[in-house]
Amino acid sequence: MTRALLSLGSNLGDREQHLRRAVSRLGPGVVSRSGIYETPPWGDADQPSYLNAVVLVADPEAEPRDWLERARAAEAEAERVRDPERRFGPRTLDVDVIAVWDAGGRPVLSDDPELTLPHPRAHLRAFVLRPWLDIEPAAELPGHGPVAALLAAPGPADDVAGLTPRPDLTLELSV
Ligand code: PH2
Ligand code: MG
Ligand code: MG
Repeated sequence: MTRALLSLGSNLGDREQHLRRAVSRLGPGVVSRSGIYETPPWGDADQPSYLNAVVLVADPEAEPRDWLERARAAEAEAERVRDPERRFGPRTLDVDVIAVWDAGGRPVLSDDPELTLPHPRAHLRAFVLRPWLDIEPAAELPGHGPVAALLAAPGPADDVAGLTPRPDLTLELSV
């Protein structure tokens, strides 16, 4: 049994549809979903703005690595093309495993370069932390403390003002 926080991002094509399809593909494992935010590109400024959101997922059967495989399967379905020259470049869909917790609620730590846990840049990214706070106000990023404090402290993740909530868009599939 594991629980995980996954971040979703898209800045090519029908961005909302890419995020919604990913949620639908992740299926009954999706426990809660954040609102959607319009966010300026991070890391590589020369690209369109993103839609970002996060989902909490849980599955009695899933090992930590299964979340990575499911994330990749969702990206493949969105026909994501990887450009080795542009690590932070545009994409139809990016699904990142931000953190994983075991059945006892303990954070899973990993320095596997393919699946580093928690995600090594999550604490720098308001576009991950702000939507996470929506669905879990007391959330803690393993190794970095409360998400609310990371967003409030001066530092790389304090660019919350750059995020625009998009209440006109939703990950809720029943509406
Ligand atoms: N993802 C990236 C690079 N830059 N910027 C924003 N705003 N949102 C993203 O999801 C994002 C990004 C590569 O993973
Ligand atoms: Mg990413
Ligand atoms: Mg990724």
